[in-house]
Amino acid sequence: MKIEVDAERLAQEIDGLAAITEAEPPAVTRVVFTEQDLRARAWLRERCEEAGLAIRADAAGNTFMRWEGSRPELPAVATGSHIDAIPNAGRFDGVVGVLGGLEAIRALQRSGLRPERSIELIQFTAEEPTRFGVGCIGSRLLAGVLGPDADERLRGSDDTTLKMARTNAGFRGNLASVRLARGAYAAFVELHIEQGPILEREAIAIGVVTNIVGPASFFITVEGQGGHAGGVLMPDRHDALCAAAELIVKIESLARGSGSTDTVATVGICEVHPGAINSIPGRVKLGVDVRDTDGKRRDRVLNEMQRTAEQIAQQRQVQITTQMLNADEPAVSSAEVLAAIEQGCAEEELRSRRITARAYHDSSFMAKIAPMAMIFIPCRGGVSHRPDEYAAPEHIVGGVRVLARTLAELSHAH
Ligand code: HGY
Ligand code: MN
Ligand code: MN
Repeated sequence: MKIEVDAERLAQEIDGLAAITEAEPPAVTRVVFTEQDLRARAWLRERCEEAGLAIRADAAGNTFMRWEGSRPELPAVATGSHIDAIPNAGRFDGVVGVLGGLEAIRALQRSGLRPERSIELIQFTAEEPTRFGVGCIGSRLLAGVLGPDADERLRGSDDTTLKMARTNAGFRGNLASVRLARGAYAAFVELHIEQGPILEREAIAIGVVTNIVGPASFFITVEGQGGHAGGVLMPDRHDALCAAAELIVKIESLARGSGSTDTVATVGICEVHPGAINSIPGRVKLGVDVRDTDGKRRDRVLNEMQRTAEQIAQQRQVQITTQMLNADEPAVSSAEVLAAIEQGCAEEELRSRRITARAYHDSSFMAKIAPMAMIFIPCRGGVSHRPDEYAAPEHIVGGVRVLARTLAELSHAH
């Protein structure tokens, strides 16, 4: 099978999409259902219409671009990723899987092959947690991990509900209609940058993802007693920030002490109230992210953390409450899809290795309704979620070529 990838056009398209941003280029900010997100969606639809794909969107804004196969009645093979971006991010996270997926389809069209199973490119809504506090909203709804109650339950930092934001963006209809049954797709494959240093360090072109960590995220609120920084003597204090600081260090040591480096914990948000230099913090809000390849080991860390919070609350006479946002199981890739990817690497004579995904992805949830696996390509220094995120053109092309072969294999193209 002769695969021709138009590397120059793909590079131009990645740059073209990156220019649709709220941030000062080269940074990319494109938060779900904002004006930039909608401009980017419209831009993508145009590219897909040019490729002759049939386009539909569901009530959550997940958008499906379909290349009809010779047997359209069969479950399709899908690929895809996200185009939303956290503030001040890079241009490759998610985009490589969407525009690379489009180019893989175009390359198969150019090869003269016809897939038996239709091939669908999916652009998922809100992979990033920026606006609604939880990530992968579109793929969670597709997989039934989130239900229609998310419409009112998920509220953005600007106090709009998911329902308000999606309907204002033109995605109406009942959220319950988004859910797909298991088997809706014959397979799902996502191309993505590694967002870690291993492939570059080992000079390997392709990462074949065997599993995706299970993420948990939550807010912790510490309520103490505020007061005058001069007038309240130390024995009389109930300083919320000191209590939070004790808890932060404990969260770190629980992750370090879990018995595996696959356990990671991050306190990425720390809001101090009232936030004045001469006022004792009365309230602190922490945003915490804990991940592991082993769900049970991760949950042991969460339970130990909860016990510690209760002890600190008791000792310091403060109140500590936790609001869970999500606690998802790790995802495991399908042997059939892994084999198709590795066959594609062999045909392309590209060095590959099996690897764990330490960021979560829409694939984490697509795994609940279809056999799934991911294709990783190296990114410079393992850097991601920063404007200097970079994937070399030859690595992007290599990933697209392997994806094209994988889609051809899984869709029985001939
Ligand atoms: O946080 C993550 O793992 C993903 O990049 N949203
Ligand atoms: Mn990301
Ligand atoms: Mn991503």
